[in-house]
Amino acid sequence: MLNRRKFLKLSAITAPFLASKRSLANGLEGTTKPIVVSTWDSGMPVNAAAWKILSANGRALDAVEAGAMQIENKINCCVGLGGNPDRDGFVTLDSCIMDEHANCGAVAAIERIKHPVSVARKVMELTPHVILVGAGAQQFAIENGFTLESGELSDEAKKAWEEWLKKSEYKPVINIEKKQGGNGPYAPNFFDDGSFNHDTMGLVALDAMNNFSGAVTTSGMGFKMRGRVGDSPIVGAGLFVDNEIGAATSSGQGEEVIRICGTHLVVEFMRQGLSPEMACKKAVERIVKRDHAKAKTFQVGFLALNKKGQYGAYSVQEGFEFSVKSGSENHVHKSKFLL
Ligand code: SD4
Repeated sequence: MLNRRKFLKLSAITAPFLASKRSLANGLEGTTKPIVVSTWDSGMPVNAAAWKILSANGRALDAVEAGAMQIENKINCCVGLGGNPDRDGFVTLDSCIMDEHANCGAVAAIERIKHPVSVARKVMELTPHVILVGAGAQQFAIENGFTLESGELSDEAKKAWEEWLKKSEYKPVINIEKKQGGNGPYAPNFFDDGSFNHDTMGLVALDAMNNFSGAVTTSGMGFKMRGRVGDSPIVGAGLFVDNEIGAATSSGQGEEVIRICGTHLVVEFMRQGLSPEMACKKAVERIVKRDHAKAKTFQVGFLALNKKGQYGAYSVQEGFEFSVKSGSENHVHKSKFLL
């Protein structure tokens, strides 16, 4: 039989192993940093870009910007300039960034600029404002050395838009991010039937100095009304960081996230002591409770990270995924869901 001393000794040896095994399984045990988590499986290469900075003891802010730029660089990706246009044929991008001091910057409905996340960072660092939109955001970008790109639609986006125009139906498709066009992982979401389309990259990171930052970048919902802005560039909706507590980001039907100030709510639930996953779940419940029948028609997913580097996600529907990269982990996880 084990006496108390032997038991304590044995626990001291096995506990760290068990903790790290459990943290691989659900992100709920132990303290992990640096760490970066991002939305969808397209977060894997995004995390890799962020990890280069985090693993060299760099700042979370630089890491999340580098991660977002990685996917904005992909000319065939729906997140950036290769994404689907609005209903009038213009690709308009939304992005925001937030650091450990609650500094934040955003651009909304910006056109013909390849790296909206970097413009958002410049808004944060160089202006007295938080959000610049449309023509003003583009003018600010050019004044700060960003190149004005052609504005041509990619072949796939043009095809999808022309197809969409035949019916011009504004209809959300659940988990559109996963119903990809057949060109393999990280392929753009273009469909022969031109169906409604959207995609977003949101990522939050905790660095070795114990500081959070987050960023979101998106072309927003495909075939949206001209001038429509989603949750992604709205601080407290698509992204929120509180360095004492944690950080959260979202993906899915932006209007539903804005209505409940989604990521701010998630962080507040973590402040009350909930785990990241439970905090995300409570925010999803808030959305569903408002209109249960309508909630069956759309997807929203939240993803959160707390000060211990514990992470969690929850979505309205099945299908939301998120990617995690830390010293001990490099995985895509399936989110739990409510309906
Ligand atoms: C939006 N939340 O514009 C974004 C879209 C999105 O995956 O997340 N797509 O409403």
